[in-house]
Amino acid sequence: MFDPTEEQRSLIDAARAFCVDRIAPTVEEDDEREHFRKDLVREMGEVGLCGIPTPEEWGGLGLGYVEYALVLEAIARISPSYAVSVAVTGLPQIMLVRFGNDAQRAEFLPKLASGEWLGAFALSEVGSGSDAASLTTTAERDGDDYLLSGNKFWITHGGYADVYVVMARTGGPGPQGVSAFIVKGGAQGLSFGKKERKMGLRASPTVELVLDRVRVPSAHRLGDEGQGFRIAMAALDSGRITIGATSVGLAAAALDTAVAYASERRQFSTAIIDFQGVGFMLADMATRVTCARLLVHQAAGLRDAGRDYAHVAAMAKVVATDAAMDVTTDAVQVLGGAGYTREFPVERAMRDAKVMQIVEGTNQIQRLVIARHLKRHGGAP
Ligand code: COS
Repeated sequence: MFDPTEEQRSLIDAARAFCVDRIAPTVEEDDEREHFRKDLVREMGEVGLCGIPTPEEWGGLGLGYVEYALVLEAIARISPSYAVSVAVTGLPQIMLVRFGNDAQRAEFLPKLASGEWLGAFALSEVGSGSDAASLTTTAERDGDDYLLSGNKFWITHGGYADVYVVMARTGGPGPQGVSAFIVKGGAQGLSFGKKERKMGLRASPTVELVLDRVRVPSAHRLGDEGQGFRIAMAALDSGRITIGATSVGLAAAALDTAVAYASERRQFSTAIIDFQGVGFMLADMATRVTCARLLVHQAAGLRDAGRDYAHVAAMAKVVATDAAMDVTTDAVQVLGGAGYTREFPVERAMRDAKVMQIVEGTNQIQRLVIARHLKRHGGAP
């Protein structure tokens, strides 16, 4: 059973209060206009929401992934776009905490954790999505620097971020030839291409990154040469928990709307929740949200305990994102014609849910991760 402690509850309340006050008023307009407000992330940082698992000595709250998941769920109930912003600005932090040196941590972590700087993660390319190890962006040695050239696609915060962790090739083909670099937003040679026009998550900017001989000092290489692929994969293991938590939040919000509507809406002189066809649908939706939340917390708890968690994070990502897609689709169905209009938030939730099955590794890739774990370690205990 998961029962939040008092400290966890006050964190949830703080996140919710911030979102209700600062994000909710423009959530529809921003979806409509595909508008991102970087200032809101800075404000979230000011109230401690951008560096929850980052150690206190580096400017974070030093809490666990369970707390991180709770906060992301609370934010996603109002805006999955801004939950993703917190998760994505968290990715460079995860990488710096685990693989950075103290000079890099001191330079970047306090500003990222406080929301003063926005972070981003650049792995995917137009020809390298699920097959991440096939990336072709190059990092060529030039004295004590590297020159990075290539194009990165589908980059959340592209054009807005102050810090990008970019995976580029320093060696031969395959995962062993990949290294990770910290690139500052204003670096010469860094520019931004097409901004994607998306089905959902429309307040979250997704942009092409163009690197044209961007000079990066070797002091800003994260880890050793050739370690970049493993660094990226480790970051994604954690990121999958955050996408799971975001999906739980957006599903829970759609469920709330559907329950409220079905309790109010009367047909044939009866509240429609009292028809089993609708009531059972809502029961299944609630069950799926609860299962998803428990699995997200299981993955987060294993991570916090220092245990092997990557395969459970992959399971949580699959279960939570599939639940979000199904629950939001059913929420639209429960609301009927009203659900299909922009008068209610469920159509937006349904559009936002779809991308969760794709980002941070498609749900097919998650199954690959789980199957490989099973092959190595046998069945689940
Ligand atoms: N943590 C640490 N190291 C890992 C790892 C992880 N989770 N997963 C793999 N590695 C290591 C492996 O141990 C291996 O290292 P060694 O050769 O030293 O043993 C190396 O990385 C290569 O691993 P593997 O052979 O499994 O690589 P593949 O090319 O088969 O790729 C998948 C594995 C498909 C799982 C990976 O490419 C992937 O996750 N793809 C999806 C990418 C993604 O999520 N993109 C979303 C971007 S953000 S929206």
